[in-house]
Amino acid sequence: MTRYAPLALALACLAGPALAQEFKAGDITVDKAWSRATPKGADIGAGYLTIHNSGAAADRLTGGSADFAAVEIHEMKMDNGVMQMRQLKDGLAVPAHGEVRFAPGGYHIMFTHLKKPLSKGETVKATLTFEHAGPVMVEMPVEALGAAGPAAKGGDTKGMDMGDMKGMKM
Ligand SMILES: [Cu+2]
Repeated sequence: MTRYAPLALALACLAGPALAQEFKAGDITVDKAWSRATPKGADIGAGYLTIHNSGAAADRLTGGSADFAAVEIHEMKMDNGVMQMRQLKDGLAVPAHGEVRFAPGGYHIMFTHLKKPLSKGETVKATLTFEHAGPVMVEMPVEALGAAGPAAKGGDTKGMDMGDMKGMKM
């Protein structure tokens, strides 16, 4: 809804200018991208964003790459009362005139084999690959360890999320 708002309004509503950034290729627009600082020694991290498809045909996020880590597309979901994380090996469909939101507790970009810890305040770059739209380079500002959203105030899902990270088998 705020995508086309004047910049001043966007800045008032959102936490910072970085969040107003959009990354485009063809009919695909990626926005609200952010990542999260990783604890010392961790070799995995996560990125979140929203993908919009303005086209009349469905597209598919098939994978990605980054110079600081390997990139996988993951989903977290409740299965028999237990939070499970799995890799979406066939990628993720983005419906025509639709959007897909990545967020803690749901879809996420998983960074594996991290070459360095992700630190709050830096911005990491990853390229997402779409079946039709092609590659989209996305910049993700890194928020604090345990952040629940882009510069979120309150709403702490830290316990749940870090538990999931530890429980993940690579
Ligand atoms: Cu994951």
